[in-house]
Amino acid sequence: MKIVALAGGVGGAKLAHGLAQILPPEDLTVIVNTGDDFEHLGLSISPDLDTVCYTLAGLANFETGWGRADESWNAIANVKKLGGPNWFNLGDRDLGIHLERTRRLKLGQSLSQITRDFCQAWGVGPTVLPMSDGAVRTIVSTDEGDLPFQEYFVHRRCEPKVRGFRFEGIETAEPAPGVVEALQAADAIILCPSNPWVSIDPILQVIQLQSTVPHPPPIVAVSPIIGGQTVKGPAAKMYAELGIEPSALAVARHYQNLLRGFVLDTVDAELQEKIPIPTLVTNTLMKDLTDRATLAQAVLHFIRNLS
Ligand code: FO1
Repeated sequence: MKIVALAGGVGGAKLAHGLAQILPPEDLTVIVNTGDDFEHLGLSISPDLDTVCYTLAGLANFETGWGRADESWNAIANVKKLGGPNWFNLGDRDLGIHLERTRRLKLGQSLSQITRDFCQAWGVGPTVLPMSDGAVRTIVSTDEGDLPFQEYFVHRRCEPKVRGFRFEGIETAEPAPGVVEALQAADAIILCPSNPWVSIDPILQVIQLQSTVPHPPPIVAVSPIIGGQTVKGPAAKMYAELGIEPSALAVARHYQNLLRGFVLDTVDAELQEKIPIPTLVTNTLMKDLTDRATLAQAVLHFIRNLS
């Protein structure tokens, strides 16, 4: 069964990793949000892409979910000592990917080509694709004005109140090479438990499913909100500030007519009856590697029964 997973950072990477433990590598393509990308300290940084690649390569930091395991922080400590910005924690190992990506981008290589080469170097089996090779930049409109995503998320720790989002460059961003082909060959599309507003929406806007795949295979979403809280990141806070009660139900409504099935956590079982499409109620909290594979297996089983 050929699966395309749409993913943001940590939650998306975990489910993608679970899927990678079950599916043959040629049957899994992960399309990753690049709206969080930014330029910092002269480097081109693609946090979600790196989180997915590190996770699939077994190199990720298990505690934070982002960055590298066994990390040290000498370079960024020196940047601070010299008076530079240290609010975005770039570890010594992690710096290697940003240096090499920036070098290659400056030579004119595309983000998708660079990602393919990095994945090959790390022995990552599934295909990992940026949603686009064109620059898309998520801007968070807040009560303190517009903020680039990482400025809002990391520097300001999501403190300003959210008013809305826009994705600069999205109108002209083409899907990266391989994205349309993967979608057209897919037996199912999984929206990973990533932030619907800032991780999945930009991907959906770039790939334009209605025109790319007029007769799409089953699309299933896994809720990133469990018991009204996000496992990681600001999705629940965003919903609340936009006047929507944060819940798995709100996530199901967010995706509206797109879905054929919806996966929510056992703690939210009572919401099941309010969701007018087939649902799977299961443990969606991925605390360890086994949880990732177990959830992936359950989602694949659910999809097979939908078809
Ligand atoms: N997230 C943080 O909360 N603080 C950081 O200092 C930070 C550094 C960082 C470095 C490299 C990288 O690939 C990701 C990093 N992240 C950090 C995570 C990242 O900014 C966000 O999790 C995503 O953009 C949201 O999906």
